Amino acid sequence: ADEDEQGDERGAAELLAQARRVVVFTGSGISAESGVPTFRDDLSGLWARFDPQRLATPEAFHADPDLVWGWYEWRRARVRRAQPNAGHLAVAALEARAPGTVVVTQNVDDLHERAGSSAPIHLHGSLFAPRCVSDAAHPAAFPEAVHPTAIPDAAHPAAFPDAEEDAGAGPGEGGRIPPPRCERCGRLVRPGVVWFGEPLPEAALTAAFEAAATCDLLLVVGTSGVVYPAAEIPRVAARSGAVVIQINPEPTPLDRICAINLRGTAAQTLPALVG
Ligand code: BJW
Repeated sequence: ADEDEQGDERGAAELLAQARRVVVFTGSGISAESGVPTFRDDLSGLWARFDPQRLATPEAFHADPDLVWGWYEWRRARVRRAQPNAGHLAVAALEARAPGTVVVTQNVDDLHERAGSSAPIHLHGSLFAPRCVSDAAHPAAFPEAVHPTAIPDAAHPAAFPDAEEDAGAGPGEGGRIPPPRCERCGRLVRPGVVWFGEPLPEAALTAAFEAAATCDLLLVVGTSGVVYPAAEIPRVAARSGAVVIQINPEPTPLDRICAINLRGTAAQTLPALVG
């Protein structure tokens, strides 16, 4: 089995070296080895500890903005402390080697950017771009200086404890932080992420589908492939004739459309592929 795996890895590295148009499609698994929790992993995933219906929907924010804002402040603080790992760095190295490479991420962290990726397409928004609830009218109302996104941990010592301490903790346990108000209209500022039931940013979605439909190789890394419409992206690439290669320690519903499934972690496997 080890030899098969090594053969798959060599085969994948060769296909990657030959490909002219590459898309790298990432999910939370690529940031797991940086210490940023995934969503659906059994023990460490966010949804194992927090109820998505109470935190990641527009209704949740409407019902309890302080709870939701506090949870996102906790997540933002964790990401700020995290560093890009060898997987993010290998993606950036691939872009440097093959400048047409397009990085499409479902992640709301900034670890691709900090690793050196030039313009990753963020399908689900960003932890670092809060916006007015009426954002169509106020697209740029929140310069960092006015609505600080970097709330130092020391300022909110009890906001949300860290993973080691918060196993079993649920939302609402000491994590309420009132969101700032929009400087233009006085309405609430909300996290700039895409919640369930909300449309994805149109330009990002269009660019991602276009890249998937016209690439010759798509590398899918660290996603469970169950959240739509993002999960269509590798499927679009496969239907358009691209080779799809997956890196994930666990099987996913995408296995059957992939030419090669590499069962390793992102930080171990990506550097070996990129060389
Ligand atoms: C490793 C690893 C290591 C671990 N190395 N790998 C069609 C069918 C069914 C439902 C729908 C449908 N179309 C739409 C829906 C509804 C819904 C949906 O998809 N629901 C399904 C879950 C059932 N979709 C939506 O609501 C979307 N909006 C929409 O469709 O709008 C329509 C509309 C149009 C016009 C007007 C109005 C509406 C929006 C989806 C938004 C998703 N938002 C979230 C939260 C973002 C904010 C936040 O961070 O809080 O995005 S949910 C969460 O899931 C987050 C992620 O980006 C997304 C995907 O998760 P991901 O990254 O795949 O993580 P995991 O945890 O699932 O998987 C991690 C993987 O890594 C695992 O496989 C591990 O094995 C692996 N791994 N360690 C490599 N070291």
